[in-house]
Amino acid sequence: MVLKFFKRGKKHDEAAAESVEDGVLAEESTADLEANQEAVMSPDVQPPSPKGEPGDEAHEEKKQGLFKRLRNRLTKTRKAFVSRVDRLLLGKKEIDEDLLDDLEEILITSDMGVNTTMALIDDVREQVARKDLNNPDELKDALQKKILEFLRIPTPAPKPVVKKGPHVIMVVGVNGVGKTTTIGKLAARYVTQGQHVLLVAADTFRAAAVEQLEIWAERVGADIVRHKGKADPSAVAFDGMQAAISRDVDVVIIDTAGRLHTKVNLMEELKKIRRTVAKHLPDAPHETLLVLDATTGQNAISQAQLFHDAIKVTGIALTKLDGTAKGGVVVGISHGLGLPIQYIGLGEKIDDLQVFDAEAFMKALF
Ligand SMILES: Nc1nc2c(ncn2[C@@H]2O[C@H](COP(=O)(O)OP(=O)(O)OP(=O)(O)O)[C@@H](O)[C@H]2O)c(=O)[nH]1
Ligand SMILES: [Mg+2]
Repeated sequence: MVLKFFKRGKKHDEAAAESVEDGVLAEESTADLEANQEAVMSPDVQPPSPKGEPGDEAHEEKKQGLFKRLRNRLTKTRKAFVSRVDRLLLGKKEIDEDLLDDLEEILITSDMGVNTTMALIDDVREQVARKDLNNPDELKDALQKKILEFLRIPTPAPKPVVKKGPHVIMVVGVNGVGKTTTIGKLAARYVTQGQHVLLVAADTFRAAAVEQLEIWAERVGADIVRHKGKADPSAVAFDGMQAAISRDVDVVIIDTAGRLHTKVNLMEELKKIRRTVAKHLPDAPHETLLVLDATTGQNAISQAQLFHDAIKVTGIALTKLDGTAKGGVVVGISHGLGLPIQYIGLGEKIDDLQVFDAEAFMKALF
């Protein structure tokens, strides 16, 4: 697939060129991913439900605060995307092909991915042809609506859960994306909700990794299972599961390595950890959370593909949205891979992890 503005030979930056490559890659394996959807989207056990009292005043205030922070941290992405759309539409009288070409360029360079951009532009073009959309003033709303549609991935209907053991979350992702930090923040969330949390230090590749997790465990008030020295990650996972069951833990979160000598080694190790966990609890891990770094833009989408093909990811935590203009990748991930974004990271602090809410995200962005 070659985009029109590339065909016209219009200048583009490196990020845009990358987008094209990755977009094509993403397209080739979408069918596979769709075939996997059902299995991925139907975990047998639901995560422990957060204790909140919607409706009361404190709850509303907290929601407002979270929204303000979200809006604030998305400033760079907003500038890279919405402000450019605003400038494009300013003073325009009609939606013509030139305008659509310029819009296409903005979408591509905001890391939405090629497939998603094409789908958005095609949708606008159809609406214009049907005369449902005539006025450039209405274009932004139409765009917003369609993007929101892409972001709404159906979540499985909750099934009644008989608690048979801890809820196990395995956290994966390449090195440096923010796995350990996300685990710390996630653990803090669960502890605040009154859950007994156990962290498992199964990243034994990097010496400092265990200490980093230990610091988080202490800070948030979670238990930790770790081995001394260079241990086998599956052996740590084994002990972690045993401890979790005997101590009647509610939530187990397993930290894993992001880098090994080869990619194949890494995937094999992750599969081995999974098997070890499942020996203790047949339907665990209940969640396989893939952490992606938003600042890597389209690369994040290729990583998601790789991990999902190897170990069946159930959800995504997208970190570092605070420091990047590449927040458009949120749309590319949801639309391109059909994987739900569960959490977004908006900073390095303990409360800088938010449950992803497509409506709030779009509102904060626009
Ligand atoms: N700005 C920002 N920084 C973040 C966020 N999440 C993580 N970081 C930072 O990213 C860096 C890497 O985070 P880690 O949690 O160590 O990443 P990791 O994936 O565990 O890395 P490895 O253990 O080496 O595989 C740290 O400096 C974190 O503070 C975020 O949402 N926003
Ligand atoms: Mg780590």
